[in-house]
Amino acid sequence: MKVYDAASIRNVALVGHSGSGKTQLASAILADAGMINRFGKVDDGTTVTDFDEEEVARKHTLSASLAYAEWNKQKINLIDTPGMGNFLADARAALSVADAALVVVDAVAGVMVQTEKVWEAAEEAALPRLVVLNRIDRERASLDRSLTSLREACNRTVIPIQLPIGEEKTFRGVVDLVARKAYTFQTDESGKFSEGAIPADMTAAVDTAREALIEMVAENDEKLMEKFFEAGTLTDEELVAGLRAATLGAKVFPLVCTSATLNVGVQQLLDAVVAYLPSPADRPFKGLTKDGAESVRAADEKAAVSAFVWKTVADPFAGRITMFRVVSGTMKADSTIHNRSKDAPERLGHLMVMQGKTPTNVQEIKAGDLGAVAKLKDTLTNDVLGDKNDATAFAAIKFPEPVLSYAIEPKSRGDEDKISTSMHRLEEEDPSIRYSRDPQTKELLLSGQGQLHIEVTVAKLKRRFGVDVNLKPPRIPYRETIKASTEAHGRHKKQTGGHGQFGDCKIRVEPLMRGADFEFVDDIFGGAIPRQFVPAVEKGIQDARTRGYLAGYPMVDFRVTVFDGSYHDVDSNELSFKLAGSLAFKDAMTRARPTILEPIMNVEVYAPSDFAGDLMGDLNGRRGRIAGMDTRGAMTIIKAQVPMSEMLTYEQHLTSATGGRGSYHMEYSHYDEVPSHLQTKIIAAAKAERAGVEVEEV
Ligand SMILES: Nc1nc2c(ncn2[C@@H]2O[C@H](COP(=O)(O)OP(=O)(O)O)[C@@H](O)[C@H]2O)c(=O)[nH]1
Ligand SMILES: [Mg+2]
Repeated sequence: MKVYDAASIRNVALVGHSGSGKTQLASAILADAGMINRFGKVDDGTTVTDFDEEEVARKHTLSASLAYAEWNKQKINLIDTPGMGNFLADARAALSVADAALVVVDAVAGVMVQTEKVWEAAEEAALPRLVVLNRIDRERASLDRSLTSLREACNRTVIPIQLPIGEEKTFRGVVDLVARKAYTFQTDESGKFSEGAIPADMTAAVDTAREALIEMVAENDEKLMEKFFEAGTLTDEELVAGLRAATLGAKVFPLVCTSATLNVGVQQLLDAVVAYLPSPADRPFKGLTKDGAESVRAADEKAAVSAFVWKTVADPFAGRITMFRVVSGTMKADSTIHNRSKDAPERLGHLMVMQGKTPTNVQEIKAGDLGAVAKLKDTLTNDVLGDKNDATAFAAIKFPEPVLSYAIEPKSRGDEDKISTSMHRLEEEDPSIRYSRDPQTKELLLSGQGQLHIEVTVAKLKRRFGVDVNLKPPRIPYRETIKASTEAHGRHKKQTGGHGQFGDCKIRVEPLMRGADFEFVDDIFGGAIPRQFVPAVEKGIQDARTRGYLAGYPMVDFRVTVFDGSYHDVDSNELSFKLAGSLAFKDAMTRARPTILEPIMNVEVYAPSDFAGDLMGDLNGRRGRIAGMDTRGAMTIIKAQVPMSEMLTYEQHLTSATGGRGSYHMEYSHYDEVPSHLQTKIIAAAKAERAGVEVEEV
């Protein structure tokens, strides 16, 4: 295995909506570059990057994975990423170590909801992007329509650098607008093509498109603009250099055309990656100084070694596999490195580069390259490895908070311990899940980004760790709060021979703003309650509020002030004041107008405009509030706020209502009051649960 230096590497993340063909494209790239003998297909479960059994079974990428191809003496590191909303955290993680994104777009559907999400993520990092318009061989594919939606939704500077030869069934190749050459492919998936003159019926279209490209490039560079005004055009050299500079600056986004299944245009895509996208030498990695200010770190192989961990895989056999980017210096196998985030040394054994699941051992990995290592002790995602005395840090990847919780229970009783160790390893692999125990019901909770995310996690638990669990219906994390201020009194008094018990307190409760959680104020003057017992009052109230009042959900967004009380020299103790606090809380609730809050989600739905009316009606029926509507070509985007409890069945509904052509994205927004008729049901359900009676979820 060759060792590559920074200038001959391209780190690209394949991102885009699910089904646009990212995984298939990675497979075609690997086949064309001669990295694999057999052209693997997503539909046969034989691609390099969808190797996980769950991915093969579902024919969907669920986790980011690495592959590499050598092309024109450059090493192209590919990070194939998931496109489904539940798994987008991994696409974001991949973008954090890539120098550019290949934004793959389905030429039939155009921009979809997750296309926009990954575009935004790339935008935040100011990443150069190459748009790959894929699936041009499909019926109803259209460069024009797709380009319109890309320009409306992403950026008006998305610009074709190729035109397709034929569309739909007749798609045979591409015309390169810069070189003005036609590449016509054989139809046997071999990737063999012939180079020739532009087909006669395309010359006018090619001229127009080339003109538009030249203008776009000139527009983004003052010198070229002057030149363009003087001469009326640019030379080929100026065009290439200007296009590269504008692409590196994330000002212009070139678009290429492919069919990943037919292996058409893929080699020209690779040429474009090499020609127009940055190597790590062109694009210093963003870091942070000790004070959190931005700094950059050049990919200098001679500098002190530093590496950023962007992913961790929990392998039941190999143990923990750590994936990193060497940012500076040269990492050596069989050496010791410092985990600066944990301040602990780590022993590096074999260093590996990954071709899907297949590792190849290497002696060293230089700045700018991506690698992996097994069996590190303490290192997790977002950690920084390097020199002990180095202060540079890297911005942590932000993982989304879980939005949905399911209770799980082991199928066999003895598995409880095993669940917990295995779940912790899966949490290391996927920081967007959470495993916990419900303090009230003592149930084991698995929280994640959506139903599919939870199901996949449970499937992993079974396959990798042999733990079988039952999933119970999802639980909505309701909260309780109060709507009125009041004063209340709690007194605990007990006289049973010997020592008695005595605690007594007066409290005021007041509602606070949504999101304020809980405040406790000690307003005792003159020792009405001795200092040492005030924390006990607070503890009693804290315990009572986490148990809730109406339906057992934690009570939030209010303040409790303890302002008076009394005590007994002999009989007062902590327990008595704790009980007094809890009694005062209960007394307060009888007048404080307690109520139930529910999580509200921000929902964005993408669907062909014909369905817009029906989908809005349906969202209204789910108590949704429509916040806005937008169109992107033939697609409509509906933005709405909808209670989480109404969205549990949305995925199935959307698929059946739109024949699979709609998609949506959902994120937690805020808590809001539940309408009173539904509160009654929630309270009844909670009562029934406490009584041990099964009822339907409300
Ligand atoms: N006709 C056609 N189908 C494609 C093309 N690229 C991918 N597909 C199919 O589209 C589906 C999704 O492809 P996949 O690579 O898994 O998409 P991903 O979710 O973006 O990784 C699979 O059934 C592929 O065979 C293409 O260029 N043309
Ligand atoms: Mg995929």
